[in-house]
This record gives sequence, structure tokens and C-alpha cells, in this order.
Amino acid sequence: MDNDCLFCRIVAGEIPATVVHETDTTLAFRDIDPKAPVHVLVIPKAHHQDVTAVANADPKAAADVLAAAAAVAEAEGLLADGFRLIFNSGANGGQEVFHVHAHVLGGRPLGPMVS
Ligand code: D5M
Repeated sequence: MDNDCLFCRIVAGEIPATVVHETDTTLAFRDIDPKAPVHVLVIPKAHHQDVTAVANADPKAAADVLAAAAAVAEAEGLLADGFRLIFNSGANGGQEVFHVHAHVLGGRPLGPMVS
């Protein structure tokens, strides 16, 4: 755990979150500033800075995040109409929290990928 990391502190229960799915290695909780009717963040419990870091250091953890994201999409009723899965990475990717997280977005048409 990184004590300075917001999402590590959510994993540790030090900061509240609305958890929708949990496994031994992952946690999924609702985004505090939702951009769609469904906006859930899926993280590995272990601290990795971004998707490249987790894919290189622990491919199983990366796969666990994908499996958890799929489970969240199904549980949130997104499979029929589709959804978007995003990993922002680094400055140009718009990443603000440097504990890797997948955004699961759905519940309305999201349009083309922009900005
Ligand atoms: O996305 C970081 C995301 O993290 C952004 O959509 C807001 C969300 N966020 C920030 N703080 C919280 C808490 N405390 N709970 C839930 N969600 C939170 P990025 O891809 O790094 O730009």
C-alpha cells in the first residue's frame, strides 16, 4: 500500500467508496464524478501506477481487472446495449489518479471517442 495514494486508501477502508464488486485482488466502486448513468472504477488492490506498469509487473492482476470490469458491466446491465472501458494513462491520457483504474461507462450512448 502507498499511504499517499487515494485508491490505496479506499482499498484499506480509510476513505469511503460505494463498492459494487470485490474479489481477492480487485475492487470496483462508483466514480465520485460520474460521466454516465453507470460509471464504475475497477482497480487492482495492489498499487501499480498505470496500465503499463501493472501489465508488465503482474499480468495476472491486469487480467483480474479486465475480468472484474466484465463482471461489473454484466451486473450493471450494460451487456445488451454496450459500454466503454477506458484506462487513462499519463499526462496526455488525462490520468489524474496514479493507481491504475479501468473506467466502466454505460447507460447512455457515449458517441465517438473524443478529446
Ligand atoms: O480518473 C480518476 C477518476 O477518479 C475521476 O473520474 C474521479 C475519480 N475519483 C476521484 N476521487 C474519487 C473518490 N474518492 N471516489 C471515487 N472516485 C473518485 P483519471 O482516469 O485518473 O482521470
